[in-house]
Parts: sequence; C-alpha cells; structure tokens
Amino acid sequence: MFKKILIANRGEIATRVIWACRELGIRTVAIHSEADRDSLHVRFADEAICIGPAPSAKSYLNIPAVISAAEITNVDAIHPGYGFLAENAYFAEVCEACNIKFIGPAAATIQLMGDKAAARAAMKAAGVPITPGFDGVIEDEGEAARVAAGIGYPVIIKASAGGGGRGMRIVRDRDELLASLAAAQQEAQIAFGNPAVYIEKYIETARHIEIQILGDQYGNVVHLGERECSIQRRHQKLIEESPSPALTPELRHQMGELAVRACREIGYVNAGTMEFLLDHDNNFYFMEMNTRIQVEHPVTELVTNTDLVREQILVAAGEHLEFEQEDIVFSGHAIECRINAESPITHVPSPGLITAMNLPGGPGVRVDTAAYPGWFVPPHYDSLIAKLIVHHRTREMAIARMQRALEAYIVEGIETSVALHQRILAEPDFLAGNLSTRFMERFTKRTEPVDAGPQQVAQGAGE
Ligand code: MV4
Repeated sequence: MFKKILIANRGEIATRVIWACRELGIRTVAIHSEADRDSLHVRFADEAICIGPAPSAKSYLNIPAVISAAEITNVDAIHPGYGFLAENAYFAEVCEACNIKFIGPAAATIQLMGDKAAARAAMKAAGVPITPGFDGVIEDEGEAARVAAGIGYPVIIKASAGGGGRGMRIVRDRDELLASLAAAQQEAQIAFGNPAVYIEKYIETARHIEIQILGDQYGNVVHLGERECSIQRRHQKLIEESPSPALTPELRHQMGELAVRACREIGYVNAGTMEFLLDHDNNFYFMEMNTRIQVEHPVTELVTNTDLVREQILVAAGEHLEFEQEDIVFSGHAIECRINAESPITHVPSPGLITAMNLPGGPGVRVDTAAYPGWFVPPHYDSLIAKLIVHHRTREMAIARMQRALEAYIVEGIETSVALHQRILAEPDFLAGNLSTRFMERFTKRTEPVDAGPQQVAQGAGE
C-alpha cells in the first residue's frame, strides 16, 4: 500500500481525497497556489507545498511544478481529483516515468477516451450502442454534407478533442451546415489546438444518464448503477441523483452489464464513467467516457454504501476490488446540489469573504466542502464551493430532506446558488421526475425572461 500520496488539486475534492487517505493510514501532501494558502486542504494535509501563483496555468496545471513537489516530498502516488490534470494523458505518462503511481487509468486509456471520435469507435467495436453517425472525423465540406444528409437532420457537430459540451454545434438543416462546421472547427482549434470534428444524430430532449464503473488490475470490473445528470446549465451540472427516475431495474441491468463488458474488453482500470443519452423510447446511446472521479460521485457512494476514492487508491496500489457485482446493493435515493459561489439569478461568479456560514446536518445529509467562515473564495478558479448530498428511502423523501437542508445552508458575505436549487426543487417537472437536458433551458425561459447576457468564466478545476 502507498505510504504517501500527493493530491494534485484544490477545494472540496482535495479534502475529499485527504479523508480517504486518513482512513487508509496514508500520509498526504497538499499542493497549493499563492491564492490558496488559507485553504482547508492545506491545513488538513500532513505536508503542504506552494507550487506557484494564482492562475492555474502557473500552479495546478504546471506539470513540472507538480512533479517537483512530488519528488521533494517523496510520495508514492498522485491523486489528480477532477479537472486540472485529471484527464491529461501526458501527465499520467510523466508520473509513471518518474516512478510515481498516477491514481487513475493507464495513460493510453486516457488518451483513447480523450479522442471522442476514437472512443466512439472503440465502444461501437465493444458492442455498445452509439448515436447514429459517422465513425471518424470529417475531412471536408462535401463529406460533412453527405454524412449529415445520411444521418438526417438535426445533427450535432462535436469536437473530437473536446468533451463536456464544449465546441458543440446543433445543426437543424442543410443551410446551417457549412457555417456551423467552420465555426465548430475554429472553436475546436482555439479551445483544444485541434480542429477535428465528427457528426452525430442530435437526440432531442433526452436524459443524460451515466454509469459508474470500477475496475482493478486483474480484469475485475463492476458497475455501481447510474446517475441522472439532466439538470445542467451551459454544460455545468447543477443537480444529480441516483437512481434515475427513468430507469427500470431491467434497463439498469442492461446498461450496467454493457458498460462492464465494454470496460473489461478495453482493460479499464480504476474509476470511470460512461455517459449515455436516454431517449423517450428508452433507447440509450454512448456519448463519452470520463476517466476520472467525478464531482457527483457521492450520490453513487450513498446509494451503494461505498467509498469510491478509497477504491481508486486500493486498485491503483494493486489491490483487488473489495467487492464483486453481486455484493453491490442499491439502497434508497440520493440527490446532490452543487453549491456555487455565484448569483442564483444571473449566475455571475461571486468570489469574496465568507463572513458567516451554517452547514446543514442531521440524518442523511452530507456536505463535501472546503469552505469555512472567514475563508476568502478566490476569484481565480471554478465557482463550486460545496456539494450538498442527501440520502433517504424514496425520491420524495430525499427531495423533502434536500429542501430542509437547503433552508439550513446559510452563507453570508458572498452569493451562492442555494436559492436557485430551492426554486428548481419546487418545480412540478422536477418533483414528477420529468427531466431532460432541456430542463434548465425551459426553467430559465419561464423564470428569467431577460437574458443575463454574456458572462465571464473563471478558469479552474471545473469539469
Ligand atoms: C448530445 C446531445 C444530443 N444528441 N449528442 C453534452 C455534453 C456532452 N457529453 C455531449 N452532450 C450532448 N450530446 C447528441 N448526439 C445532447 C447533449 C447534451 C446537451 C446538449 C445541449 C444542451 C444541454 C445538454 C445537456 C446534456 C447533454
């Protein structure tokens, strides 16, 4: 087992990894930027090293600085958390070259899944249903027109090096195609340094359902059910839950088994998530695979009574998974609200000093956070400051529990998204479990008829 782990991250996920390490008796090293000297992960780690100035490009994304910190402190392994370097295949390679275990899948797996067109082809070969489309990148305008006509409009153009919704273009008819293609390629070039795009059928008003996977180094792969993540705004998830109100036990079994089989086939090791779209007729289509621990992992932990970060560390250290598929028991319903330091109306970031704070507690309530009263929320990073997760026997009871927990979640000095969550949780469609990727679009149109306009986006660990 590892003796010492460096956590290459900040905020709530850094503290989350420290908790798992402490329970395993593993010493921890925090790294931090100059803006994060007073962060909680720095206080709770056994050692802490400042690795650079506030901008993440000069600190949390600075591979030589992170590796230097790992060498100086003589760690056995690095946990990357999510965001930052978590899905950087080159970083995983550098770790291995330095004889430091990267707590995640093999660099080659990260590389494969980072190329969304290649990931699609690999999953198709493994027997996973994918959206109707073209297996490869688009070479020219003529090919784009032929492919789109063959699939049938609407189609969606996606960046092959992208993911998470960045650089996507929905195209409703032939007249829009060439302009959208050029724009998507240009956006992909700027955002990812790679203009390659591919084209799929656009599935309207689908649900975003993802399957949690765990694999060890001995070919054992299990799934831990699904998370419904349909409530998103600008491709940032706001609320996640498990189980999905839409899945039957049969469909869960079918999707889970397919995901397990595919991951076994590609030799997937560590925690991973396969994202699917689920349409009205219960057809599901693979979209992409995330090769990291995800922000919303706690909802799975609560319904399966597991510790996914602990499992990540154990399998990276060469241990066998602690359970088999038959051992995983699904119990009750869990919901997560992402608490952001931002206006609940305009969504504009709201960094600054937290002057007072009360965290909810009581039965079935979990708060993953690195925020505390007196902490200054730095403006340089993602605005996620906490995750409020509840667990109860039924969805209805979990919603009531979330509502009372949100009432007790008091933060003064900065604005937070608590009030936004309260409004979403009061929506008849939410209460009925009528969710789709267009839920927030409709919610915003109805409740905020005036467009807030373009917004600044802070750099950070955001997924
Ligand atoms: C799609 C889709 C519909 N059809 N692909 C968004 C994140 C990334 N993983 C892929 N995403 C989507 N891909 C096809 N073929 C719908 C989404 C999607 C979405 C699209 C527009 C607005 C909000 C969305 C929220 C979730 C998923």
